[in-house]
Amino acid sequence: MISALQQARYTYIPKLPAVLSQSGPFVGLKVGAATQSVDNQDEIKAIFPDTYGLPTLEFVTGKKKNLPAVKVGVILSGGQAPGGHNVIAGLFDALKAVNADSQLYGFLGGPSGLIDNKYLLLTEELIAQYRNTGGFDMICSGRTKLETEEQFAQVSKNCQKHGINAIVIIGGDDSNTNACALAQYMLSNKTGIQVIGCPKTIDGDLKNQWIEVSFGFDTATKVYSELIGNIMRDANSSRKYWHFIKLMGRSASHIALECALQTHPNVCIISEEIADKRISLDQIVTELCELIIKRSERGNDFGIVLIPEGLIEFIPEMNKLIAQLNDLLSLQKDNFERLPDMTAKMSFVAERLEPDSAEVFNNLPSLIRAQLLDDRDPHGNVQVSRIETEKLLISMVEEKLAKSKNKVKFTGLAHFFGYEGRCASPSNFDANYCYSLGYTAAALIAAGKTGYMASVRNIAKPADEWTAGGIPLTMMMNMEQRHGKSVPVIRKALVELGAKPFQTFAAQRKNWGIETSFVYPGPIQYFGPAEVCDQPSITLKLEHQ
Ligand code: FBP
Repeated sequence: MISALQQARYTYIPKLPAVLSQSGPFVGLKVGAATQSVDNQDEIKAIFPDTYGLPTLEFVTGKKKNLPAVKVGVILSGGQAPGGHNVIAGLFDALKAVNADSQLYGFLGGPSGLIDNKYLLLTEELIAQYRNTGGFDMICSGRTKLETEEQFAQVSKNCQKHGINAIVIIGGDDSNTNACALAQYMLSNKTGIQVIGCPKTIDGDLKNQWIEVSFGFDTATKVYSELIGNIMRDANSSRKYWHFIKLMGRSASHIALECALQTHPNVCIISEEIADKRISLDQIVTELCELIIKRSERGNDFGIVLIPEGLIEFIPEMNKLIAQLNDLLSLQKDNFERLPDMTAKMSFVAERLEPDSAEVFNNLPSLIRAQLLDDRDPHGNVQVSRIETEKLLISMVEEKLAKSKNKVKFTGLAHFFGYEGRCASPSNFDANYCYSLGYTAAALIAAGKTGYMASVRNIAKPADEWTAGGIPLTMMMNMEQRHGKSVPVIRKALVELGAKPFQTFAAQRKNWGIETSFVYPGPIQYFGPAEVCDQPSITLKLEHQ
């Protein structure tokens, strides 16, 4: 059974940049200047000798040619993001336009499908069921890391078995870092297999001058803003709760910032500012209490606080504590795991931490101490995204207010919005952007390119003014420390405190704190006037002003 909305969305025809709608995938190429990586040029060049320094590419109107059929493999990698199906639909349509005999293999469950040769041959009938829908369920996703020579060799063998000429990796910064290594492997082993990346992640942290936004950010932030707006209206109606809302975004605070710009909460914590100004957990709690008291004096015992998921790692003393816990628990793994219960584990850790970190640890509510010790990732590290910062802040605020001479009514309610937005039906913006990215990836393949990410730009404007092209994956790279080793990675974009989106928020937040200036954005609209349905995120608009 299909919902009425989904049925109607099947008929939506995504918009393409004019150059692609006029030329299809038979575009001409404007070749830019040779490029450099964002940092550590010599090291990056040595690691990627064949893909380093490639020029940027921009498509210009071209003529239909007779091109041979191609076989392409595609994977969805990492966390879900609205619009993934449209990238595949755009890729499929463009490959069929190149040559009706072209084939698209969807490898299942992310990178592991490519390694284990688990796939579906994608047909028009199948794609038709997923056009303009959310989710990644057409071929599913996964987080297996595609990074070793053995894996690359296996991928190459599988592709050769099918006669696949090109692979499209739809993923975030890590997956595209791996796409770059795979492209280098395919070139140095002369396999003739091209590798193209597409920028995906709701977190919005895969962006730069050439990648103006990663897909999914627009829809996810619109869904969260709708939910925040609904809670705001409830808070403003009952006037008795402070809602502490944590928002997904593993590391950067782009999602929280965009939602703040859309809804005007009383507080929005930006992790990058906390790290930059070295603000302690106690200071954060003190400032929250001051605002709660001020609003209470005006009779407003309610409010909304937005918290980015990655906050905990940006608070200086928590960052230090987490680093020490990671070291300690990997060194003492066996002894720690033999301990009978959580109380024994907490004492074991507290006795071995440096004194200042031990004090921070001991002062945390026991729920949070247990979360710090409980779930570990495959490397044995603390799973910071599982820590319930929203509950931590509520309990610390309660404690501080109880000690304060100002007696205020405070009831905190905790929420976490993340999975609610990752598979939403893509907004018109994401439906168009994703389809265009898929189409662009096919045009890059038709042009014989490898080691590139599809780049669709000028996207704060209407779709027909967008441009399309490719950016070398090596251009976004630098060297970073990962698990004690210096490795090449695509640089993550954090919130820039000097840039327009943060500055716009910072100029208004004091007023939003004391007054009640809530905005209720309502649900995403798919049909109706462009000013309601086709608007990009506020962040994107401000970045392009
Ligand atoms: P990607 O970077 O792979 O797009 O994933 C982002 C994200 O949604 C984060 O915001 C969140 O912290 C994480 O995935 C959750 O991961 P999981 O899907 O494994 O629960």
